[in-house]
Amino acid sequence: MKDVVTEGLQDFGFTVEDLISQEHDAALGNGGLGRLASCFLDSMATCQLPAWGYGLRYRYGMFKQQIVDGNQIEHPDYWLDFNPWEFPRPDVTVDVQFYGRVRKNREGKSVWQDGEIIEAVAHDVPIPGYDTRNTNSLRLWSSRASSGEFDFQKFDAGDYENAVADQLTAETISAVLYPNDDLDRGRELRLKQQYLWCAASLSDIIRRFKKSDRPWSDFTDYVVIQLNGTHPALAIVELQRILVDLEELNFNEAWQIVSRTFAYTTHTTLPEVREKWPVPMIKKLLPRHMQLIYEINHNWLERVKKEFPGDLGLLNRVSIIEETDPKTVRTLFIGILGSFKVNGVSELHSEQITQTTFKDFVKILGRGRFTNVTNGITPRRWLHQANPKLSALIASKLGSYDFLKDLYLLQRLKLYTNDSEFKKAWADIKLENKARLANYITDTTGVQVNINALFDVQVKWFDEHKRQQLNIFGVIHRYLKIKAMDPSERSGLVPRVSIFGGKAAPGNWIGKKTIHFINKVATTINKDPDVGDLLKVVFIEDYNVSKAELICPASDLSEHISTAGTEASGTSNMKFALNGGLIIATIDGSNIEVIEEIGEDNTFLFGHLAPDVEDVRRAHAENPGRECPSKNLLSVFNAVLDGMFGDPEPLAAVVNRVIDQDHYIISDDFDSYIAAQDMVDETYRDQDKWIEKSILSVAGMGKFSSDRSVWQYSEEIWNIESVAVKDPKRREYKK
Ligand code: GL2
Repeated sequence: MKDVVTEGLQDFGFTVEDLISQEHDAALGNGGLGRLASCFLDSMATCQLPAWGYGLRYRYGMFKQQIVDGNQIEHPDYWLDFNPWEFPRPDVTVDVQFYGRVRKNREGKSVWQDGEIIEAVAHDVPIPGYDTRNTNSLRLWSSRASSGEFDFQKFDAGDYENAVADQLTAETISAVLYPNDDLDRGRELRLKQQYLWCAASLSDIIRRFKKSDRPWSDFTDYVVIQLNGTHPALAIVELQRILVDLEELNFNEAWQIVSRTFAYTTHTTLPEVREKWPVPMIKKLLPRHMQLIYEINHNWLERVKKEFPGDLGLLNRVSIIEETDPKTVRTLFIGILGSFKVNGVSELHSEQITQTTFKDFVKILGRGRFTNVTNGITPRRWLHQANPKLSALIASKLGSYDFLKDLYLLQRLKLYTNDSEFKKAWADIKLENKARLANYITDTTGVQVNINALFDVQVKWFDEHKRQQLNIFGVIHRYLKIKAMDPSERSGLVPRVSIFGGKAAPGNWIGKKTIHFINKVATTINKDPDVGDLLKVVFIEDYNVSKAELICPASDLSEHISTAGTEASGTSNMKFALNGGLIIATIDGSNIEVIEEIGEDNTFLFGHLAPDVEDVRRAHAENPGRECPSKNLLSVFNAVLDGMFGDPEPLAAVVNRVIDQDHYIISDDFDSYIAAQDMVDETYRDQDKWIEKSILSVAGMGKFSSDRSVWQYSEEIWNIESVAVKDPKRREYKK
C-alpha cells in the first residue's frame, strides 16, 4: 500500500517518511534473539504457516540510550503512547495464579489454592505476510489486578493510595523488559514475568484446542510449541500441571504429551547452564510447579540410573536440581527433557553444544534429539524496506520482485558482475545510501564525514565477546600510522569512517567502559586537523531497528569479529551482506556459513579458529606475566596510557582487561586483524573489484532468508504445512 499512502499524504503536504518517523520501535527484546523472532513472524505469515507468536507487552521496552560526555545514560522508553498497530482484546483474559499452597483433596489429587490472582490481558499485533492474504498474530500479554481497575471501597473511604496499590503491583509484572537475555536470573519479578507469559499463552492454546472437541491424545497432532530460548521453559511444567491437576491425566500419560509438544531452541554458546532459579523462590511463588519439577526429575534420574548404573557423576551433572546452597533449578535441563527436538542456531553452534553443554544428554537421549536450524533474516524488511532502490535495481535485472519470496533467485546476479552499467547503478545506490547516513550523522553528532571514504560499521549489542575493543584498538593503530606518516606520503591512503553503535546492559560494567572509550577516542581523532577526512570515528546513539535500517544499506564494510566459538550465530552479518556490504569476520557462528555462500575471496577473514581458542587461553593461564604478543597493540596501549585521548584513568580499564586477562584473546588476534584490514584497504582501492564483490555478497544470500529457516523448522521439527487463507471474493463468486 506504500505507493497509495505516499500519494495520499503528498496531497496533504506530508511525506511518507515523516509519518513513518513518528512510529516508535517496539523494542520488545534486546538484541539478536528478539529480532530473530520478529523475522520469523514475518516469514511464517509470508510462507502461510499457521502460527502464533506469544510474548509480553512490556510498557517500557528496551531502554533509550543517551551518550553524555562519552558515557551511556539509560532512559525509559515509553513506546505505547503511539502504537496504532495493536488491538487490545479485553475479551481475551487469563487468570494466572501465584503463591498460595498445595493441599491434597479427598481423592488424593493436588489442589493449588489461596494464591494471588493476576489477570493477563491479550493485545494482538497483526503480522501480515508479504504478497499473501495470510496474516498471523503476535499476541502480547499485559498484566493487571484481577479485581478490576481499583478498589472502590478503599477509594470511597478516602484511602486513595491503597485503592490503586493492587493494580499497580499487578501491572508491575509487565512493566519493564529486563535489559539482558541471560543475566537476571534469581529475580522474583523476572520469574513472575516468565510464568505469566507461559501460563497465559498455554491457556490460550489449550482453549483453542478444546474448541475442536478432540481427545488429549490428539493434542500433539495439532499443536507444537517452539520455545525461543530457556525463558519460557516453565511452560513445560505448566502443561504438565494442567494435564495432571486439571485434566486429570496420569503423570506418565501427561508427560508423554508434554514431551511431544515442545521443541526448544538454544541461542547461546556459553557452556555453563545459564538460567537457574533458587528452589525456595519457586517453592514460594509456584509451589505446585516445584513439586512437579521434583517428580519429573525423579523419573528422569531413575531412568539414568537404570541405563548408566553406578555413574554418580553423570547423575549429578544431568539432574534438574543443582545441589548448591540453596538448591537451584536448571531451567535449561527442563527445556531439554521436555522437548522432542533441541536445536542450535548455526552449524558450528549446534555441533559445539553437543560436545559441551549437552554432551551428557546426547549420551543418554541420543544424537537424534539434537539438530541445527541456521538463523535467517526477512528480506522484506532488510532489503526491500531498508534499501528500496537496491531492491528495485535487482528487480529490474531479475525481471520481478520474486526474489523477495525466494531469495535463492539472487544467485542470478552473478551473471551481471561484468555489466558496467549495472555496476555503476549499484555503486550509485550505495553512495546515495551513504549520503543519507552521513546527513544523519552530521545532524545528530555534528561530525562531517566524507561519503567517498570507506564506511566501516560495527553495530551490535555491547558484549565482551563481540570485541568492539578489537575494532577501536584497530582504529587507534590506523590513527598512529597516519600520524607517523609524512603528509606527502598520505595520498594513497583509503579514507575511513569507523561507525559504532550499540547498547550495553546497565550492569555490564566493561561494556559501558568500552562505549566511553570509543567516544573519547572519537573526540580526539575527529578534531585533529592533521588527519582530517582520512579518519573519522562516529558513535551512533541509541542503536535500534530503525537505525539499523538506515545503517545497513550504507556500509561498505561491517565487522563480525567475535572470538571464535563465542557467538551462537549472529544475524547482522546477513543484513549487511544483503545490502551489498563486504564483511570482515572471524570463523565463528553463522559467519562460517555466510562465507561459504559468498566465497572466501569476497570476504576478509582473520583470527584463531574455535578449536585453538582454548589452547591460547591455557597458554595465557600457564604464563601469567607474558608479554603482549603484538607490538602493534603495545603501541596502541602506550598511546592510550600516555594520555593521547585525554585522561588515561577512565580509559585504562579497557586496556587492562586485555593486559590482565584477555579472555577473548584480543592480543592474539590483533595482528591478524590488522592484516585483514590492510587487505580491505587494498581491495577498496580497486573500486571495480570492490563492486563485483559487493554484488557477489548479495548474490550469495539466498540461504539466509528467514523463510528458509521457518521452512526448515516446519519440515524438520513442527511437521506443519502451509495453509493459504482463501480469497473472500472467490468464495462469493462460488455462492
Ligand atoms: C543470541 C546470540 O547471541 C546470537 O548469536 C544469535 O544470533 C541470536 C539469535 O539466535 O541469539 N542469544 C542471545 O541471548 N542474544 C542473541 O542475540 N541476545
